[in-house]
Amino acid sequence: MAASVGVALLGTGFMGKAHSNAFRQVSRFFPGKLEPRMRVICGTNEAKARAAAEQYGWEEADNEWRRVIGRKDIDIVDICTPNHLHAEQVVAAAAAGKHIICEKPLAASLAEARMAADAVDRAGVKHMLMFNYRRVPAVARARQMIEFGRLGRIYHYRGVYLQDGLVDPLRPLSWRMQKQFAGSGALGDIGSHAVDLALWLNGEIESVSGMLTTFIKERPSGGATAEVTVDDDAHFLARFRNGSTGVFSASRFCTGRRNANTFDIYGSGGSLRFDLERLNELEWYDRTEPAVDRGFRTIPILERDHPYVAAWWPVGHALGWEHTFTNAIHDFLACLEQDRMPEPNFHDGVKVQAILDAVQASSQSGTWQAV
Ligand code: SOE
Repeated sequence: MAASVGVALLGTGFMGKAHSNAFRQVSRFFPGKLEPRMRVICGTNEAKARAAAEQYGWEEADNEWRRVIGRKDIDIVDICTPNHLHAEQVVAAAAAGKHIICEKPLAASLAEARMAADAVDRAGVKHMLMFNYRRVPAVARARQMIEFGRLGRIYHYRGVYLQDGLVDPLRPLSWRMQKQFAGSGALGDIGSHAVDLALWLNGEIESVSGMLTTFIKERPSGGATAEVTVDDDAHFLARFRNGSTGVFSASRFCTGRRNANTFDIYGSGGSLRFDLERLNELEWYDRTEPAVDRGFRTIPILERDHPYVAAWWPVGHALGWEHTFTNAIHDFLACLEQDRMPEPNFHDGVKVQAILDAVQASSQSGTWQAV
């Protein structure tokens, strides 16, 4: 019989919902030696926390995160709060000896991210950062193809994450548009995903040249207007350690692009393209084929041998966005079971944060910035 591990989730918003769903599903599809017990969900608004507990299937609700972290029946703390709270909550959870999952980005600044990484190192607990797009089967397959050397030498990497959620200038201000809570705008919220995938698929970035823009500088807020203090739109060039070049874009102002997270990787042996809006597919150009047969083709990532697929439905039955979180929670539990450190962990989070900081500094100074 599986041993139960007590879980507390901090945050009742969109990510709280996504992570809750993953904890509910994980043992149904990936039976393992550890089974999460969804003990308590925590949010500052008591009524919302109670409603979330009821709707998402948590045993209890609380509105005081320090009390939750201190509970003896909690083994894992999952942090889905606004970015500025992450570091403080990580430090407290690590001091209490809990294993920790944290939504991306790790923190609102590089200093805070380092503080979080130091705290988990000191405590010797396991930690994972929720960069869920590594757990899209097609993305995990892309990584295998790169590891097998199918792309040869990589020349060029293009990571682009576009949304259109802020195009309406009357959309009210939220924490995601305020530097003190979010750290940055499109750059940290969705650009961080593009950066994490790039580091995973193509290795370290050495230097960047960035351009950040805020199109709508004031937004409605509580009957008045208030200043937007983060970027709406972020672009940067990058040099990778392996000699390849990178082009990155993250924007919340690309009308019609609802949630378009894509990458293109061009190598001497072949090229890959992924698009989250068609997440069960990979486009692949194989340069080792005779020239007369070459051309991009679409590989459906729906076979038993593709990463994660066998755990779900029979071959050919498509997966969706929510499965990425369940795949990630499964990987985390497997690491606890096998006493391994999960990936991406908070050290990966510090690397991403260093790049976000360098892009911001470069945009301000107008010069290239070493990472
Ligand atoms: C922003 O709209 C957002 O919800 C991000 O915060 C998530 O990380 C991304 O996966 C989807 O878009």
